Amino acid sequence: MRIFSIFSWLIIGLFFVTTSVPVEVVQAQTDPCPGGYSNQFRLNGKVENPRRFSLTDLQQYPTHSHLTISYYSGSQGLVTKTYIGVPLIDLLNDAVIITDSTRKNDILRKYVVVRATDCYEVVISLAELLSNFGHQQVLVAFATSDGQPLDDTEGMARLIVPGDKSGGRCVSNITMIQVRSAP
Ligand SMILES: Nc1nc2c(c(=O)[nH]1)N[C@H]1C(S)=C(S)[C@@H](COP(=O)(O)O)O[C@H]1N2
Ligand SMILES: [Mo]
Repeated sequence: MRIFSIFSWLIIGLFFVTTSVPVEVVQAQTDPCPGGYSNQFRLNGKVENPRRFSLTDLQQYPTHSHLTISYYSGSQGLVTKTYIGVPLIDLLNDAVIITDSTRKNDILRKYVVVRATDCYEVVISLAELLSNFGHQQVLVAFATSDGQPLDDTEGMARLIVPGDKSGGRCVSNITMIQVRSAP
């Protein structure tokens, strides 16, 4: 009897301790958009071979292009700069975009979302890149004309879109290139 009552008090005590003390779930609040330098990016989405790219991966890529672009920057006015990079279409071809062969021209439904560390995002459609459509020479640049890495503000990799008049799609600090499809 006595053992039972001590046990009961223990249960009651335990009940109060567990219910009255708020359990603080300390969650590390990681900023999803910290901005700053990107030292790698992922290529993923609707592709057969998703992968990561570091500076060395881009430097060792079999195809490199040199490209001089002039774009209008809100903060700097007209900027003219020469970049070395890997054509975006080559990265996508090697990743192998998954298409539905039962749908006419399914590749024309595809687009890539290019995201930066600051969550800045732009879209490029596959049709802009394909040689039988827009044939734009879009690059994932990793060096300037002298072979030096990009500026700290541009990150390891920057998207270069020579056909555009404004620099809005020249995404600095690329962290992800994701292939998606219109439904
Ligand atoms: N990650 C990231 N890239 C970005 C932007 C941005 O806000 N974040 N701004 C874009 C815009 S609107 C322009 S005009 C150019 C500016 O390029 P600049 O830094 O060479 O002037 O970068 C583009 N790339
Ligand atoms: Mo801009």
